[in-house]
Amino acid sequence: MNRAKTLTLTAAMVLLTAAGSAYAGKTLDAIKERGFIKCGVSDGLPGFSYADEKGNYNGIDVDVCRAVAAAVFGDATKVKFTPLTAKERLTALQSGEIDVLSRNTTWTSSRDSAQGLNFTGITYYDGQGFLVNKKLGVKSAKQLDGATVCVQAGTTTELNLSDYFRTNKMKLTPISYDKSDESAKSLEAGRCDVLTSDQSQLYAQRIKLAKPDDYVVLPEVISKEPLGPVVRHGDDEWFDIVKWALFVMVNAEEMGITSKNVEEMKKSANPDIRRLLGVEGDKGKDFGLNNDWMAVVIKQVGNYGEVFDRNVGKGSPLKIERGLNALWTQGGLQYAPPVR
Ligand SMILES: N[C@@H](CCC(=O)N[C@@H](CS)C(=O)NCC(=O)O)C(=O)O
Repeated sequence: MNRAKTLTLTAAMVLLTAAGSAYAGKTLDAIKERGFIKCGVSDGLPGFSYADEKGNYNGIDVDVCRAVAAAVFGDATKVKFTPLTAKERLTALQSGEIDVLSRNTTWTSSRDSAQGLNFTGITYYDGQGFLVNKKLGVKSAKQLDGATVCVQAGTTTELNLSDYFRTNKMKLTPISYDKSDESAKSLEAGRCDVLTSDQSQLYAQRIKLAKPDDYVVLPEVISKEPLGPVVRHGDDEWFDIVKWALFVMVNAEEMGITSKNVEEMKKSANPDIRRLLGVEGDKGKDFGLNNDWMAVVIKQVGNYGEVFDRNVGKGSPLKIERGLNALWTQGGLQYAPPVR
């Protein structure tokens, strides 16, 4: 039996047992015994999850898993990354091959219900866009009637693409690929006129092209793509930990706590800061973790702003603006519930 079929079968079995809570509370125990977290990431998307020549992974999605490892083990390096295609990713999580999926995955109603999964938060507010060869002379997505469009299989992108063309009464010829590198090569070779994916990824894919300046991202954003980490149904304790690893980073940015000043901040008189850093209260016990786990996440991985900037923002080659991903206090949508 091939890997995909085995995964589908195991996933179906897990979904059945998850309904009976066979997994409740067990994920953390299994992880502690194993000594590392198994994190599913993308196949290679600069800024989100990308392995260098030495096999070291970098990116926002990667850092989310490092934060969870820092929370659980006090050591952000205790994580093993599994690159997954869009088609493989949900099955890999459902079957238990990975503990958490952090792979530019859009939070949708079906994934969050019938697929047996729980989204733990939103690491990046995205939306779908189009990348076209400038020589096509197209200025708007509404001019794409009759276009051949490269798209990744097993994604919301595929579904939105056909909805958009149908709504605008345009003829579409999609070509779907399993890997983003294949769609990018196809665009360069002129097999498709347009490449569509989440906007952030269009910028990431464009810098991988031989002549990035020959291509332009069209202004239309045709969907909402809230990307976030995902866990299986049936283990609330693990769900809470993954959820709060991200919330801690967002709260830290709001409070001005960074990887550099975290030790200094422990002396702060502000009770919110003291609670978050584990100087007061017992927020460790609440999660079955060490009392300083939130401080360790910030020290080893950084606050949300630091993670954003170094991977996709001003400190990275992508130079993506914070936009919707700015904190709510700065006009954006990033907002975390309070630690209390
Ligand atoms: N956010 C969308 C699309 C996710 C997706 O897989 N996009 C492709 C297009 S760039 C990708 O990330 N590919 C990365 C890869 O192949 O490694 C979803 O959840 O379905």
